[in-house]
Amino acid sequence: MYGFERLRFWAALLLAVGVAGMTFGGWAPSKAAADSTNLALTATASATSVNPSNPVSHLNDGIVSTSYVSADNPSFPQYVTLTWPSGQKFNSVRISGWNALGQLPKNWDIQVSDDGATNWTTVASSGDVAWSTNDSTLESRTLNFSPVTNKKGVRLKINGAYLVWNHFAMNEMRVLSTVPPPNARSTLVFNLDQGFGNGIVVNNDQVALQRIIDAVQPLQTKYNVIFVLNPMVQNKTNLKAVLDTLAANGMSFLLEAASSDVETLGSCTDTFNAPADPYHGIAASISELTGYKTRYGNYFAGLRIFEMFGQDFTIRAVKTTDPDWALPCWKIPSDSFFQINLLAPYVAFADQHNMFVQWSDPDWYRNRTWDAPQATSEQQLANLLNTYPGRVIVTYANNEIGAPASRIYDWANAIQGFVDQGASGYGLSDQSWECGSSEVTCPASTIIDWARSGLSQGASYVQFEPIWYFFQLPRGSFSYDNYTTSPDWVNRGYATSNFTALKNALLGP
Ligand SMILES: [Ca+2]
Repeated sequence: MYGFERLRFWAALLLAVGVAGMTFGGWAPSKAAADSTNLALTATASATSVNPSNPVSHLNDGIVSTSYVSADNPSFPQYVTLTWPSGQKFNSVRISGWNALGQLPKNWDIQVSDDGATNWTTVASSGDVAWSTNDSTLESRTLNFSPVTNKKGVRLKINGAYLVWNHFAMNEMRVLSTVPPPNARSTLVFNLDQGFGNGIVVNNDQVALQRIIDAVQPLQTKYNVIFVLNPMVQNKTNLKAVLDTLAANGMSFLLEAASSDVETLGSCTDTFNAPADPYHGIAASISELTGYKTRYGNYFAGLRIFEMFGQDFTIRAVKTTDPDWALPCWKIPSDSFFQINLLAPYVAFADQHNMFVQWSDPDWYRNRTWDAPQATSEQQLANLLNTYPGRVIVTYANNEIGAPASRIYDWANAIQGFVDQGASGYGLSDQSWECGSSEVTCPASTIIDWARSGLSQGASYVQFEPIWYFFQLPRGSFSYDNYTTSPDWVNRGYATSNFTALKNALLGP
């Protein structure tokens, strides 16, 4: 299957170039929250097919338990329309309901109209939706599109529906403006060190570190800038030296709590890394993180939980159909790699210390509906978000090699729904890993396009990696290497042309 082929390719790539995977970044506590006001609540609803005992007003009453139901045996298309007396601005329409495989629409278009009556224009289409359940589970689907303004009407053109009981139904339809206000300050995150054997941390490369800090400073005129690091390095003295320099320069940082990189980079027994639990991707213990919080205060701004879904899929494949996917030294757990109960304490830690958690992954059920365990894992994430509302930002990692080009416009749909579950926002991990041929030669224009995609689709932050794409540093290595003594690296840490292009694009008009 496609996903298996993709992961096989990843594994081959990683072995070929000697790097450890795909990692991704964060968000700042001061982020501007997206405006998620549900405009549907002030609209008037109408429909071309109605069961009078379940009126269309139930569609936008804000009450999940009330539903709109069509008449029996409807022909298609049918239309469900919301109108306002004055023009509205929005960029997102979400429908939700239960018994999804029994009665939710299967295929619909979002259409908008200036006057709410004529000249309807299609702005988004669902394609055929494969819902997951036919029970009391509430499922939802969001369609995002470029913001429209001064529209007095929006409607669903329903092209088909699941008609197990001869009618279709929906519990809620929401119309949202998720575009941040023009003065919102987004956060940019640079992944400083994922735990490589030739990384800045293991070599305590203060020269490159200071040059990188100096290079990102201009971005702070318009953005919050944060670094992310993996704390699983054995030499904690070096780690603290790097964190001390960041704090001394007024730079905030995230530390990786759990990551696929822990499995990939931290599993050999004779290496420079010492994860807390490589079998489950845990980078550092809560007590270790508590020590950093005491030492660095607000500079230690948050935690990252990265690619646990993607790695869980890979581990499941290794255990079943594809044992050859395992990289050398991987610690394959006898139980599940992904366990929400192992990750929940880190969200609790962040909650206790008023920090944020970035939860990032390339693998989302929207794009892999054939993977049932993924749906279960995402439900567990949703429950965790409900337990700690406003604490976690969910991010999409665009390191899915071979993903369709349309993903650049569609990615937010895979994760935006988590905001309803309690996520504080959503964001993008902008990665040159997505260029399957080489992350080094990935065109800067590709990375810039993705960054703009993120910022224009309401991402409160965008994170960038790998570090050597943007700054003069050796490509990540599984083996220890002190490049700092090599004459080849006297210019280490200075910006590459990729960084300059990105900086100019982000600071431009
Ligand atoms: Ca309702």
